Amino acid sequence: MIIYGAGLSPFVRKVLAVAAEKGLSVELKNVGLGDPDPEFRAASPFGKMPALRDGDFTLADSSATAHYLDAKVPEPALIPADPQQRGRVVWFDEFADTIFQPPAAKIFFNRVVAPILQKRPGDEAAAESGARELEPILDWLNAAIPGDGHLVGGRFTLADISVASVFVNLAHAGWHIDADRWPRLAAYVADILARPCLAGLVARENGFMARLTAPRTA
Ligand SMILES: N[C@@H](CCC(=O)N[C@@H](CS)C(=O)NCC(=O)O)C(=O)O
Repeated sequence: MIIYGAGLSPFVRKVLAVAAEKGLSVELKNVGLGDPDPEFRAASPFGKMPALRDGDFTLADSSATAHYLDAKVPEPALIPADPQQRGRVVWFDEFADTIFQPPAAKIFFNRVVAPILQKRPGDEAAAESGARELEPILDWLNAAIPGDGHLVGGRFTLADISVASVFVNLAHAGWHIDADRWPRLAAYVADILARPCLAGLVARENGFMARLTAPRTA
């Protein structure tokens, strides 16, 4: 099974974590933003990462791919069968992708992608505006986390992976959760990121980021 994408994308990380949680072995085929690679384009008609190839079957979009993997390898289930829990998992996944990620992306793009990967100045005003936009979103999320350490049904689900994945990008950009303002959120995210399916990916990414930002020796 092949996943096309870059490991630093929150959407690619989501799918890799789902695969890891299910014990699936996947090959990450590195493609960049808007990559013209024909195999990638065949799997992702609009050029967005991640895309998946499983034999002859191709699929784009992280949520579609997470649902595909959860159906293909049912255990451990990451999308509950219970109607209310399933609805909540889909909601948190959607929340992560369409409400949380856009302001987080302003920070990540302007403090990591532009200056470090693309070697051009980031727009710091846009990053700061992203940080301001995050505040009410995280106020809501902090209050929405149940006391049992998981977003839905008292167990680890796609909801936890999708939401935690966006925090990894924020951390790469030097933005860290203010534990005084969002104590429940800080503890929750630390716990979820310690889960092996995410911890392994994050450790690899941290190594990559450290190499990218290490001072050059002549
Ligand atoms: N809803 C999509 C979003 C995918 C997405 O926007 N990926 C970004 C990278 S983080 C991308 O490929 N951007 C390139 C583009 O928009 O052309 C998903 O969940 O997979």
